[in-house]
Amino acid sequence: MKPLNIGMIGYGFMGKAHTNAYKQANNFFDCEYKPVLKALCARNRDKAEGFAKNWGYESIETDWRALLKRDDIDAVDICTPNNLHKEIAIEAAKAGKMILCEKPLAMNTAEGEEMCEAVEAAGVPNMVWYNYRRVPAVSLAKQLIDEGRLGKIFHYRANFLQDWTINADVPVGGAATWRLDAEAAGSGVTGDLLAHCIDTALWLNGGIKDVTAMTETFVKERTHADTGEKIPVTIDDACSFLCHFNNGSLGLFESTRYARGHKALYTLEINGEKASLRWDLHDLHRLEYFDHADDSIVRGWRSIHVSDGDQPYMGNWWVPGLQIGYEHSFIHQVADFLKSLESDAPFSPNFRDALETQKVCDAVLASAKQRVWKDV
Ligand code: SOE
Repeated sequence: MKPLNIGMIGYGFMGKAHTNAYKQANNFFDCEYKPVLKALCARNRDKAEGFAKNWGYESIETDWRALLKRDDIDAVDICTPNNLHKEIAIEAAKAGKMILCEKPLAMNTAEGEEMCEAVEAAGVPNMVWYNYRRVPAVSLAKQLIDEGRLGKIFHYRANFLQDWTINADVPVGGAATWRLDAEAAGSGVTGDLLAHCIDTALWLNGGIKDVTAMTETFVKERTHADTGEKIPVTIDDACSFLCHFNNGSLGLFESTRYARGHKALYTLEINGEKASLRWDLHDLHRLEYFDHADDSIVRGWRSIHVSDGDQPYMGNWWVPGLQIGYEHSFIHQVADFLKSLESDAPFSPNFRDALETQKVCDAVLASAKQRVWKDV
């Protein structure tokens, strides 16, 4: 096996999801490369040491520039708030490191363009952690669409609903709530949640031509976690948009952190001429499928429990009937990335793919601001 030395920057919830994937990928997938947890980088030494010890990183750094200078690091995983993605990625590319970047790619399209140019000039393998493509039921949806089972697609509908910011006392900024700080996150639900829906949609249903959107910020002022100051909230708390896909289908997307009762409800539904599909993250191993070609007396929505070895990824796991979960989507992403290195094939989603999502996000935010349809 060839070692792939990982240097991860950041240690939050995504740091755990990625590290878990590095540790498990080779146990279940046959890959020539094997990730080695070489270094964990975080500004706070105690936090870095604690995370490194708990998860098995061999060393720590407190300055990402020092990490990039190390010859024993092959790949850099950027798990920082979004405002640091660009600088780290460009410097990592210059240092010849492979890059695995947390989503969204960047704060905006202009930054994303620069990042794409940097990785392409350096010729370094790169990927963005849009993990939901690799939930087996979602991968199966892709297979069914590509096999033509849905026929012409008319409608694509997706929601990503949460409720964790309803309380006006939730602060802005700091390690836990940087997602509410426009300076660190770039945008609110658009970049954090809708970006997932958009990535999956572009993958399943092709490009988006134009959008019309509305956003809302329900809590206008919050306390800053570090300074204690009251500051205006400038991120979008909720965002909904309509769009035309290039294939002629219509899209309807909604995301909010104010849907009481919903913690992370990502749902999608696709309606085609011959069949429809729907999927729900809270029941992630199931794909619902309606096939109009079924005999009318038994025609109806089937609930496919995606656990059979013939279904995407499942042959690498347990036996039919036994399901897997959220963390496995990251394991699949690592395994596919390792295989792409082996075969020298491009990995998707890479920076270029994620730039397409970024362009849609930017068009959505511009449309909401200007109250007009925007071309992507
Ligand atoms: C936000 O709560 C969040 O953790 C996102 O940042 C993730 O990308 C999403 O998968 C789940 O929700």
